[in-house]
Amino acid sequence: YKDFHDPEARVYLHYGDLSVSGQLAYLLHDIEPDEIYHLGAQSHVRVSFDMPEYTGDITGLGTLRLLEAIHKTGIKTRFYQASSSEMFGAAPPPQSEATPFQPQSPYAAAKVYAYYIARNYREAYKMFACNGILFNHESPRRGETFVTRKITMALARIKHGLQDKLFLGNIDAKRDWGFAGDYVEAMWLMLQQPKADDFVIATGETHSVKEFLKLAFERAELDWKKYVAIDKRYFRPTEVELLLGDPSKAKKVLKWKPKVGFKQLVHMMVDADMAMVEKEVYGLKGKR
Ligand code: F7E
Repeated sequence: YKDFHDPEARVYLHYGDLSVSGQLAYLLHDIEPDEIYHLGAQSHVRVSFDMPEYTGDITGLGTLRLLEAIHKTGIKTRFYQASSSEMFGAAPPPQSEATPFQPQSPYAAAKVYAYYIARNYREAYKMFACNGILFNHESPRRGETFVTRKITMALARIKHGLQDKLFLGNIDAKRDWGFAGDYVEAMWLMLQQPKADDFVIATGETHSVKEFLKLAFERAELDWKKYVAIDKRYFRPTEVELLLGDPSKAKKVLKWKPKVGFKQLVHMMVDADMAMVEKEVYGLKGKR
């Protein structure tokens, strides 16, 4: 982000709130965006059990408010809806565009609503609206309360003597983890197609939290079993045990495929957090 006085500034921030319909319409009217990537949500699955109504309002109804603002202002735009693999929930793998949803959390239920309302606006008003059903996508920029970043941050702190334990929930859960950078490319590709459609974006590989832990700690030459403890607080009332996506349609139609593999992703995240904590500990000059 650069100050808007800077002649090279290309990113502009506007205030908005997914709970305030009128203001969304004013924003769209002023900006007239060519493309809208709707990623706004209360996006934490565990938190959605503590704040189900807020999650339904922002993650579910927030999408409706944005679609209705596009419809009522009549602007010509392309709309991307951040749908989620959590919508598949308890459905047996591999999960594709044809797999029926079995949501297991207030977050997933709200995303199912958002998915169908985006499809409805596409059909009812001929809106160019796509659902990208993205499986977990991670990077060094991942929020620290999601399990991958929670692990890599804790690991870097443990390595530098700033922390001695890492408390986790269900480490047997399996996810299809990809690199966020690759997935953003898929989102963009969807909006460049001649026709709006829905796509699963995944790697087609699944790994447990335990496998992530093992690879991450090995990278730092530590044994994860010495540092990890289980805390029931991080379990979910209903858990999604196994996600494994089938990205065949995206490969065929969008000509998309992931470039970063699981091991590379884990190493990228560990290395980034190691470098960050090192900088904090030893100052900007690097390691003493
Ligand atoms: O959990 C288990 C947890 O919170 C992954 C969001 O971006 O991806 C994300 O949802 C797994 C689960 O991501 C801890 O029970 C164990 O089985 O990193 P997560 P998520 O719930 O899969 C989807 C695609 C989205 O759409 C969401 O917005 O790891 N797990 N121990 C833990 N998870 C957390 N957060 N913290 C733990 O201590």
